[in-house]
Amino acid sequence: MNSLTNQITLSQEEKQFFSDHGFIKLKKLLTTEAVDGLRKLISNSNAMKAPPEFYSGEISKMGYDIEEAITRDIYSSANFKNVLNQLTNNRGAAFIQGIGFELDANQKGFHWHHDILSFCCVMPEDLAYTLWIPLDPINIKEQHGGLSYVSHKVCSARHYFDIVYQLVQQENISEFSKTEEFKNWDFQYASPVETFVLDNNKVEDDFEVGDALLLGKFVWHKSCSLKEGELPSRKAYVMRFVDCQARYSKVSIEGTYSLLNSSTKDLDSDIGYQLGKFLQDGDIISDNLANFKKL
Ligand SMILES: O=C(O)CCC(=O)C(=O)O
Repeated sequence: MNSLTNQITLSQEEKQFFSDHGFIKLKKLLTTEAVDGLRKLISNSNAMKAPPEFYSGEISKMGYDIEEAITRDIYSSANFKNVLNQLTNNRGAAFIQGIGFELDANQKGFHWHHDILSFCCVMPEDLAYTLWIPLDPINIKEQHGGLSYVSHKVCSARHYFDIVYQLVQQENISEFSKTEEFKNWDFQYASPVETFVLDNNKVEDDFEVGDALLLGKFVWHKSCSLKEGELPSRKAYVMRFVDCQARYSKVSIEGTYSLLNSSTKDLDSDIGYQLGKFLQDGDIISDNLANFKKL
């Protein structure tokens, strides 16, 4: 399926950059055919009618778990796997989730966050990645509508993954989670102090259609408003991956969702949650995905 992805050979410096900072822009990763296919996928998908409250962000359309042949053909293509192998010391990464976003003019999207909700099924120290694929050109000086991100060397979100993992295992967590102290703690979005540091150290790039951005799970990122202009909206498709050696954590996913007081209905489509029906803590996720997807 190489009509969907281009061959990219990364230099030693680029691989080192990704390892040091946790993000990398991948120029011309996808072909026009792939981008057209993803646009169609998003346009035909149903937006979540009532997104759970914890997905708070200003966005006009968000579709979770959107995956069809086009998605599978992209992540299974030799060129695509080769790029991920180059960036993961040949461990590779397994696809777990596809999400579509559409941002209208003047909408803000999501404030500074990390992807703990998408990756709470993974052991806190194990790696996972977000591939952000803008389906419209991003021109910072014109309409913007792209993403801002910060090197994990400057400010990493790693401690949120660690502290949530410890927190949910404390015996008296249910009492503590009812207190005002806990309710005032936002573990998904940056605090004012973090926001100050992140705003001062943000990196932003222009993207042509076909370029993509790979982010490690500890990298803070936020949407940038789409200014009024020629584009009525900006669409993006996001693919979430787990490192092929990442281990499952039932403790973490169940604990994290209980902190959000989510109902089982919110979790019906959550692959991490569904995986818990047959994975044990510590099982390698990628070994079990193929069987899961056949169910
Ligand atoms: O496309 C966007 O504006 C939001 C994407 C994002 O923040 C994410 O996938 O975590």
